[in-house]
Amino acid sequence: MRSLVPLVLSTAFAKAASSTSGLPLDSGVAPGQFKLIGNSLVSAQQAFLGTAKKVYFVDKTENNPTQVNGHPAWAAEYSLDGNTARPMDIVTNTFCAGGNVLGNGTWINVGGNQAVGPGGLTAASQTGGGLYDDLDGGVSIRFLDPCDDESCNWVVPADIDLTTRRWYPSVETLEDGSVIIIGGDGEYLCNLGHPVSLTYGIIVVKPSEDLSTQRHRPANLYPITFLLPSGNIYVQANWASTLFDYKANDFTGMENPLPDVPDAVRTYPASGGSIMQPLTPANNWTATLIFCGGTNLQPDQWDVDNNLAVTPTSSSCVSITPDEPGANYTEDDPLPAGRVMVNLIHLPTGEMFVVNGAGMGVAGYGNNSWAIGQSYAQDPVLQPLIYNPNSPPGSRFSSAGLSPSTIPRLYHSTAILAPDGSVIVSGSNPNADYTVGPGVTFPTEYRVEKFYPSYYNERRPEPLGLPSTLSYGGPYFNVTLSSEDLNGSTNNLKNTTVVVIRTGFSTHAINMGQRFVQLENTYTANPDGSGTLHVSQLPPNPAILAPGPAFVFVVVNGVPSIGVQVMCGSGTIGPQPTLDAVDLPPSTLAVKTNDTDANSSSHGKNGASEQLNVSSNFVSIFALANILYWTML
Ligand SMILES: *[C@@H]1O[C@H](CO)[C@@H](O)[C@H](O)[C@H]1NC(C)=O
Ligand SMILES: *[C@@H]1O[C@H](CO)[C@@H](O)[C@H](O)[C@H]1NC(C)=O
Ligand SMILES: *[C@@H]1O[C@H](CO)[C@@H](O)[C@H](O)[C@H]1NC(C)=O
Ligand SMILES: *[C@@H]1O[C@H](CO)[C@@H](O)[C@H](O)[C@H]1NC(C)=O
Ligand SMILES: *[C@@H]1O[C@H](CO)[C@@H](O)[C@H](O)[C@H]1NC(C)=O
Ligand SMILES: *[C@@H]1O[C@H](CO)[C@@H](O)[C@H](O)[C@H]1NC(C)=O
Ligand SMILES: *[C@@H]1O[C@H](CO)[C@@H](O)[C@H](O)[C@H]1NC(C)=O
Ligand SMILES: *[C@@H]1O[C@H](CO)[C@@H](O)[C@H](O)[C@H]1NC(C)=O
Ligand SMILES: *[C@@H]1O[C@H](CO)[C@@H](O)[C@H](O)[C@H]1NC(C)=O
Ligand SMILES: *[C@@H]1O[C@H](CO)[C@@H](O)[C@H](O)[C@H]1NC(C)=O
Ligand SMILES: [Cu+2]
Repeated sequence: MRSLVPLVLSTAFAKAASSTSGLPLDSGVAPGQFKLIGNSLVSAQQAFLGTAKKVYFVDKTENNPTQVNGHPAWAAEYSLDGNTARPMDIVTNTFCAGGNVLGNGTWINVGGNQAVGPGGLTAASQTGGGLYDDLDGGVSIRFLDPCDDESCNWVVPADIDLTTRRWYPSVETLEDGSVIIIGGDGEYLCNLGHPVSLTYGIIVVKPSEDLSTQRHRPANLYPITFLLPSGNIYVQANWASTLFDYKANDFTGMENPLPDVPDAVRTYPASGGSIMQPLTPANNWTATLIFCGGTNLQPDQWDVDNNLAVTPTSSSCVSITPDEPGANYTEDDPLPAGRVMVNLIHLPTGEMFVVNGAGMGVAGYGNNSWAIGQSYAQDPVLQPLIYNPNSPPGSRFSSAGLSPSTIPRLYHSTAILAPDGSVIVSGSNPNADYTVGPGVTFPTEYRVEKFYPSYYNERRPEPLGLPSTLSYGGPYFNVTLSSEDLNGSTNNLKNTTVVVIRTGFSTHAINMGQRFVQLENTYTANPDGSGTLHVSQLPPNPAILAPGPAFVFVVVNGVPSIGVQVMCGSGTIGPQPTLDAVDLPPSTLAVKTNDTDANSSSHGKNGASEQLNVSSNFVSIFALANILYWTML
């Protein structure tokens, strides 16, 4: 288990991590509401949070008025501190590309479509110089090292290509910080869907057989994928789902598939929402996936000769815990109404935010007589929801206190959690090219909004002592919360969590790599009313949270601190060192007085209660021993 690999933090990342300071909260905010914050310059078909201050938007090739290097811009960097945007040159056509973050903090964006000109029609030149001067993106790999000083740019090496064209691929980061690219290709719907593994840096391509049945056809673009704590990858396409042992390049599902996904197709273009529920000490970091919405078209109904814009949508939500033997889907609370193209976003509280999408139709666009303009969907759903997994069944979704947006977010919309605990909502462009103006029902949308959850204006905890790196196992760390942070009562230590969130690469109703991992913690109340949290590192299994950057929040009574960027793992791509998890000091709320100890209570790990001694010197010796051991490694 132990490894001798030293911890190395990439310089690019260190720069980003050290730039976070203060409490960058928006003023004049009404909790439960959206607010327009700025202009994305390009349509935010793809979006991710690169540093605490910068969001990156990626569009497809189209005629955006903002120019870069003599052609329309298709990418931009958005500053959360100033709400300004900087156009970026992404060179090749990123139309329906996939992306995720590598274990060393570099973001990767892969695949796309051919070079196009006006109206999204194929350009005469696939190698640049056409009207939009873009290049074919089908085999493109693009890299970005996010930065806070506006010095970074997309790098699109001409000599590193995918070995097969990838249009609508899904990208999953693996235990060693490399990524696997799954699916993609095809036309509006895909009958190929071959999974291919690309271990970045080595480029190993392993074409594989497809799923065992035809249940994965035809809606199998952007397959829904999750690296599971077992190390298998859950893959869903159309109704089919299976476990993929990528290390053996083996679809165990060929002999033993998971059951079909009930009620509806969730993959593109049905585009239901998908998310892995929080991995917590209480559930032993066991993954439960939830899928909400979509549409239940039968294979022969996916036909643009039919009016797809009147397709009814599904309100069904189903859950599965795929690593459990005999896993099957169970019904969860349904959405209040059917919905497609819906984003499910982790909030630091462990709730999820439900936003964007349409009540009728499917993802996609085209010049069909029945399309709304070009949109294959209509009836935008403007009402956001909060899902609380801890509420009793029947009451998990709520719109109480949440105001609707005013902006339809249909095809090519995105949503990502921001470090201040708000959610950045952007995009919508069900059009082949930049399309705005009177009479355009669903235009190319540049307006960026934030949604402010109910906690936004509460006094935020300001934890001291959060690390800039997290290891897999190893020594715990202490985090201090002042009496004010604890709202005047150390009792609130009992309702304090430390969570690590990877906000993911948002596109097509999927946030690739999005994950919520609660760290184990205990606490000590201090005489001055402050509290000390004793916090474990990540569990010693990189499949629980793949290496790479993420954000840490300390949540007191449902109020999160400002997220701080940390590097999970070694900061390099390769096998990750793991150490045994270290026992935490026992929890205590007792404060030592002059000669006697006051009442003590405890709240042990995983919610178990045990009676523990108040003052235990052996604990610090134990911790010190572990630190020494770590140093000596
Ligand atoms: C669709 O219509 C738009 C607007 O009229 C036009 O620019 C575009 O070329 C058309 N696309 C196709 C594939 O016909
Ligand atoms: C991360 O690894 C990728 C692939 O090897 C490389 O292109 C990139 O430059 C690396 N980033 C950093 C910050 O070292
Ligand atoms: C938690 O999961 C780990 C890894 O699967 C397993 O070894 C351990 O026994 C589990 N613990 C409990 C309490 O179920
Ligand atoms: C999975 O659950 C569904 C719905 O309850 C049921 O119809 C199906 O038989 C189950 N499949 C397996 C393999 O247990
Ligand atoms: C803080 O304490 C006050 C007074 O007890 C209470 O009204 C308020 O709800 C608390 N706030 C939070 C976020 O717990
Ligand atoms: C913890 O805080 C949340 C948010 O305020 C609240 O809903 C919950 O009831 C609290 N739990 C306990 C055990 O106090
Ligand atoms: C400790 O004793 C001193 C002297 O009697 C007293 O002033 C102080 O308030 C006591 N502190 C506590 C925490 O009881
Ligand atoms: C211990 O707790 C009990 C119950 O809350 C209380 O009645 C008692 O006064 C406490 N004793 C001390 C020494 O604080
Ligand atoms: C508390 O300390 C006493 C005396 O050292 C010891 O007998 C007892 O086992 C301890 N309790 C726990 C829970 O460690
Ligand atoms: C954490 O704080 C406790 C006191 O609450 C102390 O005994 C321990 O040495 C500290 N550990 C570290 C790793 O700082
Ligand atoms: Cu698309």
